[in-house]
Amino acid sequence: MEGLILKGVGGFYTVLDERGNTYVCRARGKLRLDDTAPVAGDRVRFDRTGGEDGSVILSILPRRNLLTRPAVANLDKLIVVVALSTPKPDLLLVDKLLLQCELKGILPVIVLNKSDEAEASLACDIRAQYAATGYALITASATGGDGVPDVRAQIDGNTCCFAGQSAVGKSSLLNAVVPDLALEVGALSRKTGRGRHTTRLTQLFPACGGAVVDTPGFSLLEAETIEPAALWLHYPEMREHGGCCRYPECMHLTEPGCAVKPLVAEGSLSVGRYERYKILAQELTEKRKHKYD
Ligand SMILES: Nc1nc2c(ncn2[C@@H]2O[C@H](COP(=O)(O)OP(=O)(O)O)[C@@H](O)[C@H]2O)c(=O)[nH]1
Ligand SMILES: [Mg+2]
Ligand SMILES: [Zn+2]
Repeated sequence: MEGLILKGVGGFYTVLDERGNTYVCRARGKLRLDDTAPVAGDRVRFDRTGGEDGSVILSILPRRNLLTRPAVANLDKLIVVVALSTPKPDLLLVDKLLLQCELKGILPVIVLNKSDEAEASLACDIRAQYAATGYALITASATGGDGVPDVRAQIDGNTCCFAGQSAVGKSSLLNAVVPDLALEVGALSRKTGRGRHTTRLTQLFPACGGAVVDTPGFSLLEAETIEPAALWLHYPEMREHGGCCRYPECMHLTEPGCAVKPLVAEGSLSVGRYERYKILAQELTEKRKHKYD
């Protein structure tokens, strides 16, 4: 039989079959020994002929993509949530998440949450920064209901993982989008101004013909080593124009004859997004240096 892993706890995996039945399975010994331990989101072949607690995952079907922290496979979309009030938006983190999406073949959707508490100008500013990327962008309020149907429409048959800073409202949005989900929502800690980490287990919840995953946070680009020279290729708005630079190896930093920089200067590409691109390019260059120390 084939199924979808919803979660794994202590070597026991909950597998959903096509008819909506769930089975608790162990992984076959061979799978446990390789580094190919099953994760939430994996499509698997399993055998439930072993009786009561004898269901066994035999093999993992090829993965479309795999994130390691959180451990989840086969994502269609990453819902990148930002708060328009508190915590203050960290757009460098947003750009890193978008980069992760580009690398893994996951479609990003940016959700500007807490619109009920927002200054209108902040939403406009962030929208303007990402307009040229072509990524979907939704303004929403998990508590007020604004934009919730638009978030729901993004799920529609897709496997979607919610990511972003602690306390931006990921769990609240999921609760608003998926009736009866009842995920735990954390209040902002008065001490740190950050949310409590209330989401631990990586679990897929079937919803809107697809599935959703909540996360407490995200580790970024841990194993990935991007060539600094190739970073810009993961920016859709630069990809569109970078072919017109004088030098094919142009990184759009200080090279003469660059076709991208004038677009930033004249305002057709976002200054903020470009400045953060430079920070990321710098970080990657530093990392590379240390690799050969
Ligand atoms: N005003 C307002 N508060 C929200 C909204 N969404 C979430 N919150 C609050 O923000 C805090 C953190 O929410 P939570 O869903 O736990 O954030 P998470 O850490 O990203 O999952 C809680 O106190 C929520 O009630 C919203 O749209 N508007
Ligand atoms: Mg949460
Ligand atoms: Zn250039």
